[in-house]
Amino acid sequence: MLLMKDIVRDGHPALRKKTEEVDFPLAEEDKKLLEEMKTFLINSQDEEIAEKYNLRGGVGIAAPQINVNKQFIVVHFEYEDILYSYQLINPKIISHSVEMAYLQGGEGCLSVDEEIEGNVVRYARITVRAFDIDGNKLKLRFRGYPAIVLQHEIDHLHGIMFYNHINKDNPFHIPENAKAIE
Ligand code: LHY
Ligand code: NI
Repeated sequence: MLLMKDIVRDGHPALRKKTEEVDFPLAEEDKKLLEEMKTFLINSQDEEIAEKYNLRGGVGIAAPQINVNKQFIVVHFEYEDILYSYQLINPKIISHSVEMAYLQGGEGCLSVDEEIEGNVVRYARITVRAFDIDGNKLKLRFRGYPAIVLQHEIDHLHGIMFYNHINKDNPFHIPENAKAIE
């Protein structure tokens, strides 16, 4: 099973590389990896398991974080009574709102051990094209918190960290077209 020691931390070159698209059908090894990523998130949200293995709670993870140079992301969380559980291959934002949004409490990252404060300004709404494990083409729309999480994970596939979206001169600057979430 995946543990915190398997997650590379900020400064590791895997987090700054551009990832490779993956062809279908997926290798068994890749399917296994996607299952392990999902299991990690589920375990990290289970109080007992998380304590036993010292897992930091997570809602999303991207392949570069476990030093795999492939376009895989997995998210697993509930928001407003809807379960967002996706294993996405080659995800791509194909359109987005003009309106921007940021999480009121800022963002963290499983690969960043310290807290970095500031508004992480992202698109308020996105449309994502991706493939599922079986190679089915998906077109998904996200808004609010789920849109933020998806953008955070897709960024990892392009070597972008959450703090790259924080205004350097004024971390808590709020652009006029941006709204707070929560
Ligand atoms: N996981 C973060 C997590 O806590 C993702 C995240 C996204 C945190 C948005 C906060 C806001 O699950 C990762 O860092 N994955 O890359
Ligand atoms: Ni992250």
